[in-house]
Amino acid sequence: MSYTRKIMLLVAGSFCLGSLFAKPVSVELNQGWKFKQARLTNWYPATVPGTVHTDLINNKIIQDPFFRMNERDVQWVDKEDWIYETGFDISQEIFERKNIRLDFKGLDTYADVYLNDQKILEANNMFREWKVDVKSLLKQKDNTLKIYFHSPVKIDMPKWEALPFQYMAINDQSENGGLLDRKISVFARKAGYHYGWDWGPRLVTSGVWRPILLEAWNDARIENVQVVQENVSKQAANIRQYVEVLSDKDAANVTIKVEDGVSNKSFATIPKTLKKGLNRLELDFTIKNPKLWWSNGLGEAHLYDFRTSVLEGSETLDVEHDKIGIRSLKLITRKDKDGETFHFELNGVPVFCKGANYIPSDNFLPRVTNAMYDKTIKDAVDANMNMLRVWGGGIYENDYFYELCDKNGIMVWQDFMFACSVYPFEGAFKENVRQEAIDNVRRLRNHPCIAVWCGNNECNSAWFGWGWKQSYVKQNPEIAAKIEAQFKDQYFTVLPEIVAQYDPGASYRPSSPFFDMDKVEDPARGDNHYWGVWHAKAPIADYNTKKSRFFSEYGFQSFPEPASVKLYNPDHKDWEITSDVMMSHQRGGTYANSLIKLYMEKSYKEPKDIDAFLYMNLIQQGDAIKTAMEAHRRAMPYCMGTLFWQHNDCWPVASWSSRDYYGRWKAQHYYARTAYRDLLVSPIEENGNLNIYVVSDRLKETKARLTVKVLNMNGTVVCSNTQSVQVVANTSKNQLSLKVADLLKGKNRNEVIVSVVLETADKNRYTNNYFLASQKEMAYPKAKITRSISKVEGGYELELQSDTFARGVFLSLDGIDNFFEDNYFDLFPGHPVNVKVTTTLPQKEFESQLKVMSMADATL
Ligand code: BMA
Repeated sequence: MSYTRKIMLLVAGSFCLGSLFAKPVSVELNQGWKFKQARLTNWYPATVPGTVHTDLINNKIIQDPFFRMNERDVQWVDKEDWIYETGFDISQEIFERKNIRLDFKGLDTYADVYLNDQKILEANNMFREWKVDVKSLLKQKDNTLKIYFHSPVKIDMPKWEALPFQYMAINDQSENGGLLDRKISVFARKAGYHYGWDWGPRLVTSGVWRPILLEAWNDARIENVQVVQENVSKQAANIRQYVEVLSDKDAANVTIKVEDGVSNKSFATIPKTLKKGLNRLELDFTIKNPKLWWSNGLGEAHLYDFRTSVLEGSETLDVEHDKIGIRSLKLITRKDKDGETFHFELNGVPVFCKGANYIPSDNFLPRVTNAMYDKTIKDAVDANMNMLRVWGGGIYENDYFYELCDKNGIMVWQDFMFACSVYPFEGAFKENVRQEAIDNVRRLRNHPCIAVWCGNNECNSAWFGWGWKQSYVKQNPEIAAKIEAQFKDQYFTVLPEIVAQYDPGASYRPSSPFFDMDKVEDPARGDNHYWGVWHAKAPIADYNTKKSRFFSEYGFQSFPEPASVKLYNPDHKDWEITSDVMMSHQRGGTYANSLIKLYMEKSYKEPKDIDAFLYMNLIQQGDAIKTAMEAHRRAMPYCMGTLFWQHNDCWPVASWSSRDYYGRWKAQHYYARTAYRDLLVSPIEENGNLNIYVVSDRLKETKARLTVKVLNMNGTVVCSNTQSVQVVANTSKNQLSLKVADLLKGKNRNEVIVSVVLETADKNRYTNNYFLASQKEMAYPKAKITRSISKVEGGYELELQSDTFARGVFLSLDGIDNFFEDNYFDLFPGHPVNVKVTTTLPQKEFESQLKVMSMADATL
């Protein structure tokens, strides 16, 4: 099939107005694309931005690699070269502009670009942006833009072969790609997870993954606006703003104006002169009584609209809008009696960080729509998070991601894109990384959400803590010394210098976890990735005692729920977790499966079948991470952050995520929502006492009533204790200590549930249930849960009642287009619970599909 189409570039708006005429215009080249395998002849329609894989799927050349074991059949794709091409005409108005360039926002990865058969670019880094002046090559009609994508395998294999040693990359699944042990991912400046991870498939993409813009202007344009907040207080914000203007000529009569785009109030109007070329103009001004930007939970994430204009005489040459949150946000590492603090200080307030680690939302990045980003961030906000860590094996995210974080008060821990590997940091590779870091720091530095830049994920631990250094030294001390020197140069010299130069005042960490070079982790300093529970098989209860100043990772695995498994593995006979299909969607392998089983056998009753196993696994994961989240919050202010691993998945898989690939909340996400509320009431048994901690992230003191009840399975109260408490702002305190033996009143531990309720003077209710025996020992009777359903806007309201205590009530529907306002919750007899269900199902179908079960139903 041959496929050609041409596009005509038009510019929205009117061109007859004199002042508008001069303003730069920008048009996206996203039409008329076709693609082909370089060595074959047939062209097919292509979507740009997109990837080769998704274009092959759309043209039915390959099948969805996320379905069953299809991933295996598409490993040939990354060994081929691919050509993308489009044709376009240009409107006269654009054609006559004095300056025209192409701006490639993201090319994945080794791409030679030709305009009208002239090579204009050789790109080699998916994280960089490439701008090419094309004025002299453009015609008004019949332009051809061709991009030749070299196979990343073919480009990088010779680099691997040329070396007498290997750069280690533990998550690179080279065998799955048919490359034997040749882990070539370290040579490509391309998302690490494309080569496989312990939660991800190996799908090494190519393609135009971000938009290509054709930009045209006359005389001058704003290239960049940088807003540096030098001093911020309630009274005043001292702003230093740099405006980079690209000018065709020297010009004397120029004014730079900065205004509040909402109130039109002027911040600064400053006369300047322009020289031909790139001008970096500095403006200093003060905003009095600024409305500050706060993180989720502490206040409004207020954003100013900074409107920056460049005028020549009375003519506006260019205008840029930037959403700016006025805040001071610093990572404070200061010696204290225990070691060294590690907390983020926002507008002078130490903020306990509650959140998760974020990975890319798909292996095929361009198909992540803005609506999906909306949901990703909304789900973080709805779970009361205030921080996400953009992890180093993925990507520097799209602008839209950070705009959402800005708007919603989600602070971002931003890794540079290096993870669990050592890299050939020298020569052209080093220069390439330098440019990548500059591009991304410049792109993201105005976002108020950026809380810290971090050199990498776990590369410091790998080298100094996991025995990598020793194993290299054993092979060849010179090579070990060379890699270590490259490592230090990268994370201790080059990257921090770029942060200091391009985002002055921002915090930088060389690695996560980290407290000191040459060292492994220290509970009294720096951040920790705590994997004692899970990877090292430590008991879940160790979450309660393990100390750290900031937990930037910890996690526990689960499979997705049955309704999700159905979507990638519809044949029920393939549901056993040892089946080939399930194993291909479990990248931790048999070891990960054995850990799920080991922990389950220890603490939960045996599930009666595979569906029950999947349910129990979700509860188990939720319970484990709830234990950790609460422990970390109780330990404040010693500990000032908890980010579980991980917020999302990039395909349907067994993983540590709290939301599956389809966006469905697992038990863990529901439990996080409670554990991350502004107040936490957290009971824990310590030395024969039941201690009830109340943790507050509020900035004001709270008066409340704390009730502790011990109940039978049938709901009768064994004993009850109520008292008033003063909850001091931003603290954790053991508010009440009761002897467990007294609470039991002669009952067995497995016959009762502890229910704690904190009611605040402002009429909020915080609840938590606690068990004095393991879930395996608990004597849950079979619960009869009755439901009544009423139609409400957007779905139904369910009222659920149980005749006895029901642990972990699980509601499910098929498909993905539904949401349960609450799920995996406990139900007490005599206390009906209402749950709103968002769904488009007609009532009859809803009633017949809806499944309701609790833990007692999962066992024989
Ligand atoms: C952490 C992460 C990832 C990994 C996860 C689970 O260390 O940084 O590399 O996926 O553990 O093993």
